[in-house]
This record gives sequence, C-alpha cells and structure tokens, in this order.
Amino acid sequence: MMYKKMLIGLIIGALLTVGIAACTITSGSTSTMPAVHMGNTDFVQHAVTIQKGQKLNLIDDATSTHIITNGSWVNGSAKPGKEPGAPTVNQTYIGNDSAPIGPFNTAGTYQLYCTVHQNMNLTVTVQ
Ligand SMILES: [Cu+2]
Repeated sequence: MMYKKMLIGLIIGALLTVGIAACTITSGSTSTMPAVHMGNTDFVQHAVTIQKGQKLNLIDDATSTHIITNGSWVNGSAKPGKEPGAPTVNQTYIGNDSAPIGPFNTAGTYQLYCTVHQNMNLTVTVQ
C-alpha cells in the first residue's frame, strides 16, 4: 500500500518535470521567432521586419509546394540573387509544414521569392 503511493508520487513528479521542461523549450523558441504564413500561391504578407540575429519562421498553411530562395520576381521573371549580408536561403516546403530561415545577422533589406509561383515575393527588413 505504502509502496503504491510512493510509486504514484514518483510518476506525478516525473510528469510535472517533463511538463515544465516542455513549457520552457516552447516559450524559448516560438515567442522570439517572427513568422510569415504562405497560402496556395503566395505569401500572406509581402513584407516583414525582424531584429538582427533573428530567424524567420515560414509556415505553409496550404497543400502547395513552395521553394523559397534568395531573389525576386521582377515583371514576371525570376531573378535569383543574394544581397551582401543575406543568409543563404534554399528551403522547400511540401505543404502543411514550416521551417525557419536565417538567422539574419546583418541589418538590411533582403528579397526572397518562391521559384514555383510567379510573383511570390517577400521582402525581409532586418534592423
Ligand atoms: Cu510558392
């Protein structure tokens, strides 16, 4: 009887420890990372401002594939190109997934685009 109570206490203690650890990890990684969502054929917003040193989480809410890399669409033509200080971005999203890009360690304005969807541009301003 006594042994059983101790065992239950240990299990509850272990669960609490895991719970607290999980909360700490979650608040540490998501509260500081800005995010931009992607729909079927475009970014939900076309510009975002972040702080130097931050990563940017790109979230694909649709079932579309997006391939995000450095550059932009200009008048319907894809123009690959990486500004000085830009992190190299080459990230594929398969739909209903997300992945961070960066970190952006240098202040400036950077262009990103999706190689799959015409005119799918994102401007990242780092300050
Ligand atoms: Cu796309």
